Amino acid sequence: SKNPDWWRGAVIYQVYPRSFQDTSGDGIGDIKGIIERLPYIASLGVDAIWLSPFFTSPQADMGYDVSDYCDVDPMFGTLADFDVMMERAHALGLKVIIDQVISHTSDQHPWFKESRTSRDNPKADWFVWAAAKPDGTAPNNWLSVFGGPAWEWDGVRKQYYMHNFLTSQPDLNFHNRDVQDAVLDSVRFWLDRGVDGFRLDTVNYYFHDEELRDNPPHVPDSEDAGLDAPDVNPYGMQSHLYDKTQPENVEFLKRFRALMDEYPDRTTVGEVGDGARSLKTVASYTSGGDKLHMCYTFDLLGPDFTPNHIRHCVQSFHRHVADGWVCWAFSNHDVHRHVSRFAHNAAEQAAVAKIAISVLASLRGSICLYQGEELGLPEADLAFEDLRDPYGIRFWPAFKGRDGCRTPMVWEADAPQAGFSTAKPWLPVPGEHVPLSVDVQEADPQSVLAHYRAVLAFRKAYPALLSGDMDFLETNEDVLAFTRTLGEERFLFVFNLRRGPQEIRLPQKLAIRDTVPMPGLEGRLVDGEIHIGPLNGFCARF
Ligand code: TEU
Repeated sequence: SKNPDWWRGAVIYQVYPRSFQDTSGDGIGDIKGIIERLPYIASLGVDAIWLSPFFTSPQADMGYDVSDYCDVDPMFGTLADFDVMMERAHALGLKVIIDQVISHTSDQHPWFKESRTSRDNPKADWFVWAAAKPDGTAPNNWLSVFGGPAWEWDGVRKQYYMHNFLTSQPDLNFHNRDVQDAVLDSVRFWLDRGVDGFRLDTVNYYFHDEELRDNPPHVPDSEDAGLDAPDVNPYGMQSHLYDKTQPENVEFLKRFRALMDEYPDRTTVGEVGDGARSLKTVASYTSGGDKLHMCYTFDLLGPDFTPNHIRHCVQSFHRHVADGWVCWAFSNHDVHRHVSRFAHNAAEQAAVAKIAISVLASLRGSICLYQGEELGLPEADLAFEDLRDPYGIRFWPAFKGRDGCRTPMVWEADAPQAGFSTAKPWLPVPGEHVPLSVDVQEADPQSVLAHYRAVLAFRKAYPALLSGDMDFLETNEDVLAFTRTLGEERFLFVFNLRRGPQEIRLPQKLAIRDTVPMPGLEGRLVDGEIHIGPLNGFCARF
């Protein structure tokens, strides 16, 4: 498209390459597999795909530990495969957004291998090195998100290096201008290859406090989203004032944007997980049009699927982030699948999957879908022996990690491994996922998949849903009611999230013009009252 604002209101489909489609027969998905399934992705009616990392990597954090930013890991294919994928995606009208994991590298990256050889090599300051305290302990009290201290001793340099995540993910030192330049060079590499945008992993972790001040203690509250192991992981007991989200990042994001703006029609979406301060951070990263295009928050990734929560998230976003743009998501490769988070029991999973996408597709903002959610897949319950995520292995059984949402896609119910692979997959295909395979759902007009396609087509048809204003109406605690308006196009949405029917009289006098058949919403207007069944909704124009 020639629309530079294509990303506003866009629907972005996240592909987790390891688990999408294997063609090489090693039990791990690959780029050729993505190419094979691009027509399926296009058939969903999404605007773009976001590919989780496929770069050269030891895979200690499943590719979020990169050892070469400018190449494809042989496990996934080649740069030539990537180019074919780009071409095919573009031919199908799909934009391609790739992950940039630049806050840290793998410890196998040549930059880190060089940096750790001595205290005076050319890359000595490319990572965050610090002397031990006089008693030999770590420089300060910073902690790793994945458990334990954020510092690891290096016997050669006889210094500690910092890592916000695994010890094999050393933190790049963004205070060093050469590091910024090197990272931006690799970003340019992909821009030149034609990618349409970047998802910036842990965008608020780039800088650290150069004085290395201790973090103060913190009592977790309901605003702390994104940390899945709060009871067992002490990370949540600190206020992360100094190990991330430093003011210098704003200037770096301007450099990043200036590079992006050399190329037409590109976008950025930054992942911001900053507890209660997230929206302040998002505001500073997306305001002014000279930094990030969008931010992705953790607001809707928690267990809460109530009208109050959704209204609170949307209203706070618009209050704190006046001129920024949000990307909402219910699921990704780090959290339990939302059907399992939101449904009260297995029997209502399909209904929950349907109402959730109806709600998501009517929000103001862009939206990210995670592969498999369009099938209504529940979280897989894996045995300890099946786990591959080091975060889960560490905290089992209090926290089982992130593998339960990373199991393979299910394509054909009758094929071995549901069509994902001819080999034993890296994570098992859960038995309960097989009957939810794509081929089964494509034969059923009432399926979750059919509902996704219909709802996404509906969203696309109305500019008011993509970029119109969003205003909430007061009703009761089980009802989410709001309007979406753009000029003469005015929609009213009323969602009943109660597990029983409701008859709702809206306090405001809205002159309903006509009901619009948003697919799947069966609510009806009866003598001025809106009658809605359990987990359903009503949509009209006024
Ligand atoms: O996640 C960032 C992040 O903050 C996660 O630690 C999140 O809080 C955690 O996974 C909750 O379960 C990004 C990637 O999405 C994740 O897959 C990587 O492991 C992480 O960065 C490190 O690169």
